[in-house]
Amino acid sequence: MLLGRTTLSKFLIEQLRGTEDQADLAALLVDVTAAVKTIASMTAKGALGGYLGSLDSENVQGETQKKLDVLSNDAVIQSCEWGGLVAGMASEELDEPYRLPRAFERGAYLLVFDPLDGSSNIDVNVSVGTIFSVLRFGRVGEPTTADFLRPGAEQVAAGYAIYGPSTMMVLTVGKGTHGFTLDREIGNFILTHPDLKIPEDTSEFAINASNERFWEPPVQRYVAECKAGRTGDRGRDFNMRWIASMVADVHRILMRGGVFMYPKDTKEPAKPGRLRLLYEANPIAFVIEQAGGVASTGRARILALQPEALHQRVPVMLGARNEIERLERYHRAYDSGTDKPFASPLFRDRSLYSAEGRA
Ligand code: AFP
Repeated sequence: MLLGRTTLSKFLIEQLRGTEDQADLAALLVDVTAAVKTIASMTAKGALGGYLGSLDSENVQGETQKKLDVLSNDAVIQSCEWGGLVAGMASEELDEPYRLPRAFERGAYLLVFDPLDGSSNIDVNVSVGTIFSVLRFGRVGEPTTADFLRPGAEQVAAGYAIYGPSTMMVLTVGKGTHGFTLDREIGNFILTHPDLKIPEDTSEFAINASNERFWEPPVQRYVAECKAGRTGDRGRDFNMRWIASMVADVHRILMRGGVFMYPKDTKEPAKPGRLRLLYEANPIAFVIEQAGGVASTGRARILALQPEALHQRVPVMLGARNEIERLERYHRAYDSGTDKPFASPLFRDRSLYSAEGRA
């Protein structure tokens, strides 16, 4: 049935009606969807479009850029820079915030994005995504880096696109989390998953288990208990998934529940986590909270963090409320030294569970 469906633009106009963002925020999100359709087309063509493979360049994180990283970055910039809706943009792929050409009018919003999350999966044809976050600019003039360093709780909209068997957009403007599927024949995103809710309990967790020896003891404890299943403290079996594409792992959690963790580890001591706060953790945390889930570093609510740098990394644990609250309890117990044997100095410094303590 093609008639009577709710398109993404109609949905946004209705959700934002009567708010201070009513006209411009909907228009900006529609511009983001235009970029998403372009990226969806490029990822779908894959090798046929000549889009696979890496470039010689690295981004500010020292990661080799894929051709599609750069093309996707350009797609978002070109879709969003011209319309007088944004004052500036910041991206995973750019060292500094993007300065709009002088010819374009400046708008009321800042757009922060990861143009192609999980891009190391591109060449093996596994789902990837685009993550975006919208903040109000709140002043006139050219935005500086400091203007982007705002807690995630100030986001006015956030979401992601997932390029999988079907292309979907999942987003929030602070009134629940909603999913839209791209109808390729018509070219519209159609509301297919209204008001997504993450169940409070789950038996499925996602983590890169190859990093186990580098995790902190509270995370080692949590995962050890899940793996022990019905023979351990949890008294029931757990299943594990890891796609290595945050958008795809998060999408699974929004569709059928679960928890996702990319915790702090000691693998690269200079990095307090792998995922970036401004364009990965914050927008996904907003989407997760609006679906009734919890998003935490293990010690603090992600959306309450005060960013200190554009490309800052943070530990991320998100999904089913009761599981993330359990992880937070384990962190508190460990930090306060009340979690025996996990809090004992022996465990912290010399046990098998401590990377530093390995013989
Ligand atoms: P890329 O965009 O460089 O592929 O990184 C993706 C990502 O930031 C996130 O989407 C995954 O959850 C995580 O990295 C996967 O990391 P591992 O390499 O540790 O599996």
